Amino acid sequence: MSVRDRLTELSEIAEKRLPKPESFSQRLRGSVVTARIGRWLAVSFGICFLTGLISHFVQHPLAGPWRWSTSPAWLYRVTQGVHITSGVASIPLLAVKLWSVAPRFWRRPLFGGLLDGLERLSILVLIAAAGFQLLTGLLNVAEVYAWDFYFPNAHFAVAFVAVGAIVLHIAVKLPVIRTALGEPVEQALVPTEDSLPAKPRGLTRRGVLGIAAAGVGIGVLTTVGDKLHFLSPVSVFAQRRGSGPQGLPVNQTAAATGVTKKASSTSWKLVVAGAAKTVSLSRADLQALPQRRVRLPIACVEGWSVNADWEGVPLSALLALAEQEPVEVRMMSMERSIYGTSMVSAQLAADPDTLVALKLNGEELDLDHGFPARLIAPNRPGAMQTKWLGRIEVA
Ligand SMILES: Nc1nc2c(c(=O)[nH]1)N[C@H]1C(S)=C(S)[C@@H](COP(=O)(O)O)O[C@H]1N2
Ligand SMILES: [Mo]
Repeated sequence: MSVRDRLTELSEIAEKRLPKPESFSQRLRGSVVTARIGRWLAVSFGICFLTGLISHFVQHPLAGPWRWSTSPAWLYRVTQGVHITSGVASIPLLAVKLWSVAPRFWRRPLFGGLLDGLERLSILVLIAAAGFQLLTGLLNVAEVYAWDFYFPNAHFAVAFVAVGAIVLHIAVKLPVIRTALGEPVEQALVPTEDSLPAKPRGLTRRGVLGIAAAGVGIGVLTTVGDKLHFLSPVSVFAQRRGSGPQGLPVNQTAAATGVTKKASSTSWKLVVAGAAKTVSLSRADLQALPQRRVRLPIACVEGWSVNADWEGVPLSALLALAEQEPVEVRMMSMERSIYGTSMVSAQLAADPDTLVALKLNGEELDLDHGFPARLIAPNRPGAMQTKWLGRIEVA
């Protein structure tokens, strides 16, 4: 049998087995359900996109007057927690929405003219981009790096593809959406010839919406415990619920970054390079300076966050020792990974709560939390709270 005959045969089998496009109008699937799930999905995806933009621009500030505030200290913790949570919530919604329109995908003819073809292509782009965002986001939170590209850049760029395709999709479907949302969820029961009147059996459309809602609930409850700690008993999939040393999870250990030897060296000194003067301070020098204690969260971009008591020397005081006004500074770790350098804005450098921390929750900083000294500042991603500091310099 030739390849061509075989393909024809396969497609005939598929045509018999797969639900018919006409069955799109079957009891459970259809625009009444799709539009309602779509409305929820638009909300969760929209929130996810906006909070994602916030996270991006906090880490890559735009030139110009726009500034991310240094207070309240917990704000980034909330926006990023919402980002991850709304992303998780979108997964079951997208799954049910795809299910509700699935028979349309294998409709014949596959492309019915130019406009129809373009629309179907835009939906393909939408599914691919949204799927990519949710999958890579989820894997990143799970710390599975199964790709070669730099995740934040790809996640940022594809977000615009996804949102563009969603906006286009909503615009095209607006008449259908309007009609569908105006209709009641359950079909009016029409008496049929053999049964008077027909009774709904099994799953109802309301049941489908309920399943989607339950999926959201289960997804959120099983993952949110690393931000809402009282939920951690049910959050079996929460990342880093457990505590590391000193009651705080560890994202990268000293051993993993190869910084152990330098960080434990007794001859360690922190270099503070002002524009005109440079000072070197041992740990004893730092401890001899006036200490400040603040309660600030570590809020990882991956969504987990924990409040802790930090104690150390305000950055502005260290800059003053180098005869330096608070300006934008570069805080450099002794290890050279992507998290090894963190930029601190002039505004944040002037904030008294921006510390070079020496203690955590009342104890000397653990090696894995950045001993001998680490940066902790209000309202910023954990990734920018550089550990194992070696040098602070004017940017
Ligand atoms: N030098 C350095 N600092 C770092 C990191 C790192 O890998 N290297 N990880 C960052 C990330 S992603 C987070 S979330 C916080 C976590 O701090 P913790 O390990 O003390 O909880 O440290 C940040 N500081
Ligand atoms: Mo992080």
